[in-house]
Amino acid sequence: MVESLEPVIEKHPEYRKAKILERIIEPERIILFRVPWMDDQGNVHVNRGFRIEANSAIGPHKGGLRFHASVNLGILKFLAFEQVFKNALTTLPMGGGKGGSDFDPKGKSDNEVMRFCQSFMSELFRHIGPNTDITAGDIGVGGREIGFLFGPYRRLRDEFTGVLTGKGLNWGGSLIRPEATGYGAVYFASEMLATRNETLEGKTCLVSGSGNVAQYTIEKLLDLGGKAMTISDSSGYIYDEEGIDRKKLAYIIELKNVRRGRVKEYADKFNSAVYTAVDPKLDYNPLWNHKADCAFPSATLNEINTKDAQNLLKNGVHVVSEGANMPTTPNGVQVFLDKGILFGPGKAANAGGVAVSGLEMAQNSMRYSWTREEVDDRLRLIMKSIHSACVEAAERFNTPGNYVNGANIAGFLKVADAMMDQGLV
Ligand code: NDP
Ligand code: 2IT
Repeated sequence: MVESLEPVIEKHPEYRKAKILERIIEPERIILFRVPWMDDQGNVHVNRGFRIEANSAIGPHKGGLRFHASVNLGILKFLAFEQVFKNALTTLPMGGGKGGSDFDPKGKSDNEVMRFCQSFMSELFRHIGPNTDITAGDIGVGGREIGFLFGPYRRLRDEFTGVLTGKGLNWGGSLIRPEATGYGAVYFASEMLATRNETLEGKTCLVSGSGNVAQYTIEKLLDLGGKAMTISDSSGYIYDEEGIDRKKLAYIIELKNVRRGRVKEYADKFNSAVYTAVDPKLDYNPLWNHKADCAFPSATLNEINTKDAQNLLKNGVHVVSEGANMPTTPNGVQVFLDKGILFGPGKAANAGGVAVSGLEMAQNSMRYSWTREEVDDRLRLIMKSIHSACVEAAERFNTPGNYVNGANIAGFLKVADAMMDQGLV
């Protein structure tokens, strides 16, 4: 990130004098707390809760909560930092933040998840608010968890406000929020392809993950004539040579969101599919080693390493749109940039999720709700404008076609200028 900002700092000595970079990498506030809870057998557990309030120069802190065993302060600080620039790109007035816990909801009962969320919010509620810090979902935090978090917030604060986004439709949620990240990543890929007079029609696509982002990436690919061939979870992946159609997608959504099962079951249900379990001895991910045109990494951090990036190129992939946050390692990104393929980094390509969170906040403030079409149209326009902001910034700083530099620079300039305007705080 800092490397791509060097030419910007060269051009703006006032940023250096005001130590904008040094200030921007330091979060405004870090909240760290104990989360004790009781399982169904009466055993007591203690997890750690976090909220990183990274920057609020352009709006209240905004960003998701992640519940996963791998969560630690370092990962969340880095995700909160990324969120600042992603949110700036959306065109909406949102600062950046991220939080979560090392609690793992996998295999827990609904009651256990509820008790954990109640305990988590019984501390977090005093630090957040609709004009201070607005939380949302991420890995391990979906509609169920948002409900279990909103309930105690409403009770403890005795107020009904849009302090969480991704809420249920009949209690303040926005249409298209569940779909937004996946749809946005596909819209971003379409915009990149349009620069080469291509579309997604007939393109074969590798998708990783099987959660919120993966599901709606597959749905939008179907709408636009693309063909998704893969899904995965942390145990293994599915390759379906016939592609995932709407019936199979409905099966995946029921499997993951209702039964909370594993992708392995997909291969038992559909003959055209092959399941491959994760092999920890491999130094590459076999999901990325199939012939395809496009890749939509939609699971997690560092899921495409240098070898995976090389395999993708070897197999014909020339479009990568990151639905996940930082799924490609820095060396993997360099492989794509050296080859000059269409590479959409997460902070631009997956910004549709937080953008529609911003639209949910706007609807909550107005005590009003927009139709599906209205929200989807705004999402499409926002993704288009993020794409052109990246293209324009990359060209202005002499790296045309480099969406990594474009996204970093465009996001940074907006926040840096706001910080300059507001003096030393
Ligand atoms: P979900 O929890 O709904 O799904 C996560 C998926 O990724 C699951 O299939 C999960 O499998 C898999 N996964 C998680 N960790 C690992 C791992 N270590 N190795 C392999 N697979 C793993 O999360 P989302 O779909 O919401 O999030 C996916 C990605 O998108 C994340 O990087 C998130 O930060 C990013 N993102 C999400 C947004 C949103 O609006 N939800 C917005 C922008 C980005 P398993 O069930 O086995 O854990
Ligand atoms: O990484 C992300 O942008 C998210 N998890 C969504 C954040 C949000 O506030 O909707």
